Amino acid sequence: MSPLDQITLREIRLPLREPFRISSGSVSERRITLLELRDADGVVAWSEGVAPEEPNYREEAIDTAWTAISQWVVPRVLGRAFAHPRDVYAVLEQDFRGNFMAKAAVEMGMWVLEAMRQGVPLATLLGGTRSAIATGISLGIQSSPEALVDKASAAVAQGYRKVKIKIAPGQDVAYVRAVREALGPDAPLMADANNAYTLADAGLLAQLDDLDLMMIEQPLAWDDIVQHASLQRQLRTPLCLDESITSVDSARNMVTLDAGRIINIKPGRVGGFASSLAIHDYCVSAGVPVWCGGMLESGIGRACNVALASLAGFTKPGDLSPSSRYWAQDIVSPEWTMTADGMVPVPLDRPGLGVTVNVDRIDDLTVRRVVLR
Ligand code: OSB
Ligand code: MG
Repeated sequence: MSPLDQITLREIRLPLREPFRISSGSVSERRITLLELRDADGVVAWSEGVAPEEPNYREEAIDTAWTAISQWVVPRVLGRAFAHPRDVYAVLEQDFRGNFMAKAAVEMGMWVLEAMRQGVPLATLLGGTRSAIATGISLGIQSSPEALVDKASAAVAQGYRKVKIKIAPGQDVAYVRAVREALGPDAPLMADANNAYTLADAGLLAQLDDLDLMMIEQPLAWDDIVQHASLQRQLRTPLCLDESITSVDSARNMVTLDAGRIINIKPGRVGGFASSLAIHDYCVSAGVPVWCGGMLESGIGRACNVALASLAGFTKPGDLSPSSRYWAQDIVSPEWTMTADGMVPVPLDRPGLGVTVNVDRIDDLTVRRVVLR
């Protein structure tokens, strides 16, 4: 790789078409970090940071990630020669704890840059083998079971191959049961609690066993593995860990303790692509299915997720809804679309992200911008 000359860091504001509510908070307008990387030969690549508005998912939020990116991550990569983007993450891990979302924003950009240099699709550079990804929808908490049933029915009619229902205490068993009864026994359903329960709720969560869910995602604490193992022993339904998995080490801990049987890999949560590939490869060897989650990304982050999800071990549908589910207008063209049978095509005919970044529109949406060089 040619040394990195410059990174432009921006924040854009992008209103969601409808508010998205999970157990730990709600968002109606995304504050999204975008990075534009430029190497010494003038090759340009875009990437996206996934840190949310508030520290209500893991400990990072956009403002902490902004500081980490500009003060600690970017100085470690600017001007430095890397043989391959897979070598970047080790440099970011050296005596630098946590801050996975901040690290990922830059690390993933380095992979996109290399894909642009080589003129290959990002999916190909990552080792992807699939040309279309089975897609699921993630439905935020609704005001009533009836409202949720309407959304879930519409999603199945649109072709989605999985319906993920966000749950919280008081909006759980009755809500999921209503969807199961409306959509029938074969509908692929799952629930995601985002940390809303404790082990004291094991009895309540066991009621979900009768509803034949594909999995229950992150019912307990965002940084826990041990208590999930105790819960898994009390449930038939497989647990899937999201927040708790940040590295191949935590994935191994999950498997060792049988704290979960499926992993939701979000490259933005685990420090980027090298870490995602390590988790993926380990899970394939351990027989653990993985799938690609989402963080309400714009079309830039979505391109990264779609590319990663093209790897062979991603055997369950990803949270990779098309652009129109989130935005009146995305910041890339073409926008991300889904076929009538719930597949998102991987753009294998174009290098890098596989979509054109709409820089004029990004300029209009930008609320702050800093050039690091
Ligand atoms: O837990 O998977 C999650 C969105 C924001 C924060 C956490 C999560 C989510 C989603 C949305 O489920 C998935 C998507 O991007 O469609
Ligand atoms: Mg989740």
